[in-house]
Amino acid sequence: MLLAEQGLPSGAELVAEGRALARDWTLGPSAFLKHYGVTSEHDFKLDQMAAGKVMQHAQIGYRDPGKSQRAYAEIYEACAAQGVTVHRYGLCLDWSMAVPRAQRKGATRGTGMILPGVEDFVRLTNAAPVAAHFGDFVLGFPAAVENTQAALAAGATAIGNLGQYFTFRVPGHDDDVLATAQTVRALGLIAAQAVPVLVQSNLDDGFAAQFTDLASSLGMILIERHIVTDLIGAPVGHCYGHHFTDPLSRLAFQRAMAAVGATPGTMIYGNTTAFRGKPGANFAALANYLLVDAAGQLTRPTGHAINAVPVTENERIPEIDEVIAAQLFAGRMVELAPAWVAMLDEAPVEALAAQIVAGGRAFAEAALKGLEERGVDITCPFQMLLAIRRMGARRMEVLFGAGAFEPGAMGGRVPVAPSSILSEIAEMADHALRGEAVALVGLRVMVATSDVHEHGKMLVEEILRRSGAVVLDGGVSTEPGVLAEKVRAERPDAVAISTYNGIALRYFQALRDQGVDVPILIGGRLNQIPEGSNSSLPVDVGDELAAAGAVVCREAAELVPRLAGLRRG
Ligand code: B12
Repeated sequence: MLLAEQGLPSGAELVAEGRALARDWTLGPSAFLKHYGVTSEHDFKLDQMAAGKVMQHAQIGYRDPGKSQRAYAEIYEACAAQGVTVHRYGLCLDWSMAVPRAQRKGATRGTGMILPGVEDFVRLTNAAPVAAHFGDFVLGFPAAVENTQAALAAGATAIGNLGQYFTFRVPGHDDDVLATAQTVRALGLIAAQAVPVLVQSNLDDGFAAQFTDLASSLGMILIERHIVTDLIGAPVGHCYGHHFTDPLSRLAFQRAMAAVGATPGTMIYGNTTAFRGKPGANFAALANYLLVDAAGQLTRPTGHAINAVPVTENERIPEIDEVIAAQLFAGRMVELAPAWVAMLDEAPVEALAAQIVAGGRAFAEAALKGLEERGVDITCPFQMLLAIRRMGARRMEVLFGAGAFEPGAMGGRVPVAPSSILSEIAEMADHALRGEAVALVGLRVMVATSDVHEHGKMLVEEILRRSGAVVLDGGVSTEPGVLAEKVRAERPDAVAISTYNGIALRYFQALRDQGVDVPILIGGRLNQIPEGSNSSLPVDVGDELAAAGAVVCREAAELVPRLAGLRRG
């Protein structure tokens, strides 16, 4: 049973409670709305689409609020001085911001921005005439209502991130009923505003990172629209892009969104998973996807701003001057793109888009039918959200995917339009193994992640399998106590952790404190913002990890030799 508990709240009542909050919480003024003389970003986007203009999005959020505020002004001004307009900022709140103010002190911190009070939200968004989009760690968490109130007061007319509701977890706060109830209340508050406030959902933060079929991701757009727009009454704007590497499917997905009227969208996120090398190499990835995105907006506008990701982002959070450089790069790309458009062959793009649309519609229909058959009231936003979150991406795709059943396939079905992440992981495993012989036969390794990033885990598992080891699943976003329990139960020979949220050392120490005494290999982003520090960038903790006894792995290629060494030793 997906929703077995008695006395779950009613979605309609939660929406009404949220709507009632709109008596006290209405949209505040903002430098953006004033500058462009518009009442919402939604309407601004419609105007820009009609005028054939390409909008630009930058992502910011430093731990130090003063630095974030400086970034808000400086990026806009430096770009404007070069004739480039940044239209919107995605504001990266910290992990701990998902927890209500009153309990935030003890919450696990990540690497993002901490805004203690409503006045801090307001100060930030009025630093330049750029639309504020509070996307991360607002909707979907226990603090959904208070963060939405603060974002509205700060004049933000795009609030998210519904995608995170489905997949992101906050350490120590695993009450999904509470998180869902607060999210539905916040959605009610958004829907009750006098102007359209876009509910943002980043598909890649949600299930798109795990789906093997792009049609399933389009299906999620239709399902989320059913929940947010049809049942609650707010417009929804989707974002996609991190995992859309293949240019053909990237453009076809944009066309598919246009075809189902999923407009205006918020932004097309940068193809961040293609950033794997040094800055010089990452420029190629940047150019590769930005050209596609600019061409897409020029030829069939969907209102998505394009997002130039700085070329240092796979190493660390980019500095202000790096964000400016990326935006100037995007501005120039928009100028150059029209000359390429004439060379674009629409036929294969349209053909793939049509498959994605048909598959997406089939997925959404099957999901609604299947949920209803499982006792879910599909007219209740609370039940819909909670049931889908509990079901998870993999089960949704196996049960409702558009492709034919195929037991051997990763998603359980043959994808209608394969997503690129699977082939990328296979390539990385080839690269890491470089044809090495089977070396770990019989070794039992438990693999886990400390947070939502799970591609490192998928890669490690793939390498282990190819090397003859036995893979034990330690889970995704697994808290140290839970992992220690699993280790006690299954007694692996070693544990392999992939960690990205800037908590590497604390996580390792917590595992040791919980009594995990087998060798622990650790990889990913081995950094942390020093405790009590207000500095904005995390620092590397590799040496401290090694000194504390961790087996530090900077590259996946180290996995097999390190484990083989442990076995010999
Ligand atoms: C994909 C991605 C996501 C996806 C994850 C989807 C998923 N289900 O996995 C999404 C979009 C959901 C996401 C979300 C977030 N992300 Co993210 N994400 C990335 C990205 C683009 C790629 C990371 C990745 O998976 N790479 C694939 C792996 C296989 O490759 P790799 O990282 O190069 O790892 C190599 C080695 O380290 C090794 N390896 C990795 N793990 C292990 C483990 C072992 C044991 C071994 C031996 C080897 C090994 O294998 C690889 C090959 O050698 C990076 C930026 C980048 N380009 O790297 C940011 C990045 C990791 N994310 C980041 C952040 C901040 C976030 C968010 C907090 C953002 C936000 N505010 O919402 C959230 C996380 C929220 C949460 N609650 O956890 C930061 C981390 C900052 C830091 N620590 O300094 C990064 C670096 C981006 C940035 N510059 O800001 N993200």
